[in-house]
Amino acid sequence: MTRLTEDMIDEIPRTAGKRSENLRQAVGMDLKTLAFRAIGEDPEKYDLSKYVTASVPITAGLGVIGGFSQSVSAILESMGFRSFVTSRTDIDGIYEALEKEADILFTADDVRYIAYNRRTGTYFDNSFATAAGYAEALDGAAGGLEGKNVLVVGAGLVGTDAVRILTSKGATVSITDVLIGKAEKLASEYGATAIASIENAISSHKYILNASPGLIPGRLIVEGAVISSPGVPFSFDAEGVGKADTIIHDPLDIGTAVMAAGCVTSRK
Ligand code: 2YJ
Repeated sequence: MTRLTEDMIDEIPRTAGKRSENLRQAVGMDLKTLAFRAIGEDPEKYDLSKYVTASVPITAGLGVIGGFSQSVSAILESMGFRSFVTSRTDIDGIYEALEKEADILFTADDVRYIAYNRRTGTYFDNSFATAAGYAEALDGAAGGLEGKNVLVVGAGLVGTDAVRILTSKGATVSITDVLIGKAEKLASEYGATAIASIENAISSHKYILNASPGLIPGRLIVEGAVISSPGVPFSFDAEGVGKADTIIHDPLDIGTAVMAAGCVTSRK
């Protein structure tokens, strides 16, 4: 995942609840429901107010992203968790979270973003969570994926997990990547099809999971397309947004929510 910037997330603390409602309108599930369904669990079974989460800012590498921990915390609160941001950073912040009896810790450096449930020892990484969440969102927005042709753009970490999950949902999956060798290898593992031309792939698919940070020109988008797009920055221009029926996108919400659900239920 590309490093987030402050301007990508600055609205989240103010709008987390509204974002969950917008998601419900687009995919038929609010954030909590989507997150639990993404890992095959019933959201009704879990009272999230029983859990305290702590977001711990990390200064290592390129440092703290203004508003990152606050955004994570706001997303978790919109799901029903109790949450706080530690006042201290790094190991001292982790110590503070443990001292204050947080059940689940959320923390990220430049390479990894993880959640850790100290009670069960369960941990969850953002890449798998993002793939599972966006595959579930596509499923919801498409009214089911069984028998539908779905294109995955990008054969990296998120794309790889997405291919596996979409295949298990009964979709007929094609993969495209600037590195065609990567797409071919992934396709052969999951009985999917690799498409060498990204342009042909996109312009021949209504259902797309975009796991690539590149810009996708609007002229390639099929009228009425349903697109699930976790990558940052946002990949679509005004023409693409106008032609698509639905584009599911956020910089942090869905991935964080699935990590939290996974830590509560111990499901990977
Ligand atoms: O604590 C902070 O504010 C920062 N250290 C957060 C850094 C967030 N990290 C990223 O955005 C990286 N791209 C890693 C994300 C991994 C997602 N699979």
